[in-house]
Amino acid sequence: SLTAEPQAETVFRSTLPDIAIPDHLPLHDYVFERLADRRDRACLIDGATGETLTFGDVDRLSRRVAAGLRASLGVRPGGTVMLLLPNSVEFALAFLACSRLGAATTTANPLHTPPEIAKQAAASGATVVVTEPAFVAKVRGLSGVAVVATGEGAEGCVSFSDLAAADGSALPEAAIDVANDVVALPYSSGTTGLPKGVMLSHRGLVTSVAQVVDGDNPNLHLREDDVVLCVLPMFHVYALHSILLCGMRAGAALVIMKRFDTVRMFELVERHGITIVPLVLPIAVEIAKTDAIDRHDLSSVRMVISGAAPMGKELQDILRAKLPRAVLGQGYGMTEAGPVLSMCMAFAKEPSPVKSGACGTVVRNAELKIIDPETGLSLHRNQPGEICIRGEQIMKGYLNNPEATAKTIDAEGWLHTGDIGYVDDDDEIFIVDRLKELIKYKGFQVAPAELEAMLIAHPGIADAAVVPIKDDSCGEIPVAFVVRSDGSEITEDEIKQYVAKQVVFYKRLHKIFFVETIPKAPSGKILRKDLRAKLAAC
Ligand code: 4UW
Repeated sequence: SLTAEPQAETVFRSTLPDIAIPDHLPLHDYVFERLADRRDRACLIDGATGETLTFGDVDRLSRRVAAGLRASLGVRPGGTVMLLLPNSVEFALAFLACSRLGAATTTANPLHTPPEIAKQAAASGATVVVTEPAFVAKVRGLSGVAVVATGEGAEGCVSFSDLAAADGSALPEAAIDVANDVVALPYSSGTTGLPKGVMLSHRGLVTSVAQVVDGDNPNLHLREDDVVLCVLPMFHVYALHSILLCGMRAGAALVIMKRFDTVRMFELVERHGITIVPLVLPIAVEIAKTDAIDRHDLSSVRMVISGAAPMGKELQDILRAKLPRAVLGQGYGMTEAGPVLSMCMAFAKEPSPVKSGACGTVVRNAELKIIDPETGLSLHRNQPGEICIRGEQIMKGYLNNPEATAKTIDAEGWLHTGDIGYVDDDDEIFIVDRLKELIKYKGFQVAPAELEAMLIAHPGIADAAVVPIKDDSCGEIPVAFVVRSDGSEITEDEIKQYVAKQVVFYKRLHKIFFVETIPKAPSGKILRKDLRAKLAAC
């Protein structure tokens, strides 16, 4: 016959059995499902003040904030609210309030510059921004956007405490279509181009949380008596999902830290008996470096979770020696994947052994495959290729961008991550490279396309390419290759300043290499691999 036999695909699954996952509950109802049993238990603890909200408080206050957002600011099902907040109780309350209203929350780093914020506010269609007085000046100029400020004394803003004083019992039940309504709209550049709105539905996030913390033998075993450190930013999907939502679903208490500080973190661990410490590479590096650890009793910590960027075996071994009572492991996430693809099996209720450097085993109720990036054919164990994932948890797509969606999720429903990795004989996943252009600085996304567009807009620059170089404490740092335009004498410092003025700190360029041309494929695509190889050689 002329038609080839369809190739049998190698599909990897969790070593845990699938579980029943609620497919009818909106996200807030899902995380509060066991509210009746835990009304009086601590839910959110403000690390700075020690002030504690119980699950009952968080339920009640989030209803009030929802009623306030609806009555005073007209937030309705299908609407979008932007949170421009550091870690805070208000972040959690506003997020849950929007879920109750059937509205989406788009989150951004409050340290973003006004143009970065304006772009996301406009693209996401946000009609309300919730922020702190310190950042109000950044959003004053946004047209058609009402500003809510926490704390005291922000003129011309709706006060968050007024919203939280609204009558929560008057809140009408929103009719939520759990499969289609977007509850979270984080921004990510994905495998290519500029940051895009990632549509995560109620069902998508419920599925992703359930895959991690539900079942008789949860992959990430969080208990009601756990105390989870929340120092990673809630505006990034790692903390939003794996700390806030997973913690609440499991009934654990969260200790909220606004700003990272090593000694302060150790003090909070001692004071609150923190048991779970989710972190990213730069925090791991700090813990590994500091002697202060010897002056604190961190024996309450039973689990240290790392994710969002690779963590080497050496660093893992140092951490393990410093925190001998804790199980150490990694999760692997990507905003578009909903976000968790894999989780360390040593975190399970009935754990299995894991290897240093592995970033977990694919979550349950999902399929993972590794494909040859050239041919698209699926590969076997121990063969590195592009990691793809399929399941109810992945994003619905990019907001208003069907082309980018189609390039990321194929016709069979596989999400292509742009990460290169393999699955070993014990079903553990190892990430070895990145196919996509994304740069990760301290776990934060830097989209080369955004910086390249900015560089090329400068009259002194004819062409540019931005690539990462490896760094022990930041993971990767962005550097640029620049072609000066005719007659231009622009300097490295001028270029660095020009960019630094327009972007949040982690997108700043650390080095400029002046070159004659940028290597490109006939299609015009920058040959980033060549540039990275050039850097590795010098
Ligand atoms: N090792 C190597 C890793 C790893 C990694 C991610 O900013 P995004 O879109 O998303 C994230 C989400 C991380 C995350 C979420 C929930 C969770 O539980 C957890 O583990 C505890 C982590 O980072 O960036 C996605 C990209 O970041 C890289 C990889 O390239 C991925 O496509 N990345 N985790 N463990 N690389």
